[in-house]
Amino acid sequence: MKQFKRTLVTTALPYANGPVHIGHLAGVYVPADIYVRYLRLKGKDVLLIGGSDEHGVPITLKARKEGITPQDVVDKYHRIIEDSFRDFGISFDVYSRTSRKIHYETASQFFRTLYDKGEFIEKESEQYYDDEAKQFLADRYITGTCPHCGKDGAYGDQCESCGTSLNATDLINPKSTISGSTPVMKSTKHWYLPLDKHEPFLRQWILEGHKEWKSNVYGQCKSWLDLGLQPRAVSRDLDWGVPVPVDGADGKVLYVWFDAPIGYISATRELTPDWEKYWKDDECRLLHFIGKDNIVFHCIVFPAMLKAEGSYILPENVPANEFLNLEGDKISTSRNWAVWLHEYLIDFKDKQDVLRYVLTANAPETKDNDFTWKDFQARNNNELVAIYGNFVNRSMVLTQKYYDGKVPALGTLTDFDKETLDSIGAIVKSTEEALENFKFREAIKEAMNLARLGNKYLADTEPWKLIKTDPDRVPTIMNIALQITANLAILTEPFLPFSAQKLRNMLNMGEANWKLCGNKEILMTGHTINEPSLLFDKIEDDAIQIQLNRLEQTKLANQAETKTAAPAKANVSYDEFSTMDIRIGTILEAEKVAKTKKLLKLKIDTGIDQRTVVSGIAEYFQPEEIIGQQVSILVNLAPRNIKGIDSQGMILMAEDADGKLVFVTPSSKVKNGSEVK
Ligand code: B3M
Ligand code: ZN
Repeated sequence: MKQFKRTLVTTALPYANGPVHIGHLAGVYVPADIYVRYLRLKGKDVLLIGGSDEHGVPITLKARKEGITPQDVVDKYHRIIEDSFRDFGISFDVYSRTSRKIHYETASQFFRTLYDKGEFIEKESEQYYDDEAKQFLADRYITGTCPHCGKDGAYGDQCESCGTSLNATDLINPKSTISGSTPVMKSTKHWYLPLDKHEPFLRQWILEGHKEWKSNVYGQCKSWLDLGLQPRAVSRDLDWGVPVPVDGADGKVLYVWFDAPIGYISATRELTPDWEKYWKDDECRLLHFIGKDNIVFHCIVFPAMLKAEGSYILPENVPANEFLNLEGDKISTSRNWAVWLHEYLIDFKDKQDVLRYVLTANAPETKDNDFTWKDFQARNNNELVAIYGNFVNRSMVLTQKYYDGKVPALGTLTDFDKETLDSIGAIVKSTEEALENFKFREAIKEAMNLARLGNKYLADTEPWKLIKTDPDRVPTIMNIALQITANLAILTEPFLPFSAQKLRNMLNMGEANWKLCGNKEILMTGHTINEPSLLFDKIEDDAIQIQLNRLEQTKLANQAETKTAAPAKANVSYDEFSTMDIRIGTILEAEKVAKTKKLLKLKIDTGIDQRTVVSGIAEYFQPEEIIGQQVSILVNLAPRNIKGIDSQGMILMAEDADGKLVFVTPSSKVKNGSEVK
């Protein structure tokens, strides 16, 4: 493997349109911080780069909604985000923002270089335009019905219901979010990065050159490449962002996904005049820590930009994570379904490491994972308190008690002592190996094994008994216990920086240095340790219940909001109503309609006859569970052919609070064919 002199670690720039939550921390910032802290402890030349992404349509929309300027929005959230990261010990060398002058310069220059080299295609195309607001409608300025799932409120760039990425022109019934009017088509000029031109290079570079990338990352790249790359617009008609630096581009800015990754470069420039050592020297290793929704931009688009520019290195690895859910549901800013970092610290003061621990132990590294408060409590109480804290406390308290806080001398070693001491090195080694491979879950588990080792060692040797029966043996035991403790204070520094620091203070041992890790004599005989205090304490049920109650409240509030009844329809006469023949029937047979997700083919006894009805309920019911179910059926609906099946009638359904369809059934059983009137 190639040896690098330096490492540059970038972390996705969060949009400054809301605070950060546990999903951000688990997916990107904690793993990146662990990795960088580890390299620093090893004395490596490494930088951790971060900043706020302050452009893009969501920010301008938020400003419009709140009646403030986009700059007000990003000023507010940049501060909150930066504070949260600092509070959780994310040890950025620089935390910048893309609204800074240095970023405008860097991004313009970058664009200009590509422009001058002829790396863009310039193209006029028809785009939606709001004639009332006199403005082109980029991305989220336009909503409509999703052509894939049929849900309203899909955005011009994506449908959030089904996740499909869209073009504004795909939307059915498009509406401007500014004026509400139906937009018109109007011609406008934009610059495109011809990704298709870079495809052969990207194929080779990723699919052949980086087979070691995590399979979720490699797999996503492969499917993008296999679909074939298209030119991508890198400018937008918008008044918030970095202006396109060419003549005749008034009212046009760089697309947020063009300027944001350049933000990594701007931030490095802001940090050091030596920034080119990290960006333009192939002895530097570039790593992007991101979430899975950003893979295509970091593995395909940004590398194509860097390659086209010509003087930059490309990422060596992109250890992207999957998503973290919260209590079984997708984290969502708009639904307030999240644990916000700044709020967490109010409820769990000084417990940054507990959250760091839980999010690492349960990180969504290879698949989506779930954060639950019960698991949070259990991991704190059963692991941090019962294993780590308990061991540290015992080894320190006993040393204070028996030896007045002085590290006692090692005597003759038993086989068990030797075995225990050797295990320290083995644990350090496997922790390192996991860290080098970006396997942070495994790494933290290994590191905790050191505390487990210590606990077991004390439990097996029982110095509190030997002090009466065999006091000469105890100094050796306590010396070994203290060496394990000191190793723990270094080994856990990347993961639990606050507690490890506290522990090093208690041990009176100075700064951590990875070279000492695995050493059997970190603390010299006679060295004096300080008074111990508890590193972790138990989290009681009521503290957890408060969090669960809060989430329950959020859920209810969301239901109330989304489930307000639809407005009443126009009146009909009784005669009009009575043209509808609605009967009670019973489902006799049910089966899935092949090659569809939503449809069931039902055979219904309507009392009049037995007939076939195709119904869109397959997502909510298994065929076998609805046999015998009484239903209401509109029997005189004109027959329709659905997927080659003649459907005669329609089953009446209602939507429950979770959006699931339920049958409209008589409150007690009635005979089939009974009329609903
Ligand atoms: N702001 C998207 C996100 O927060 C975007 C990342 C930019 S990284 C250069 O998920
Ligand atoms: Zn959709």
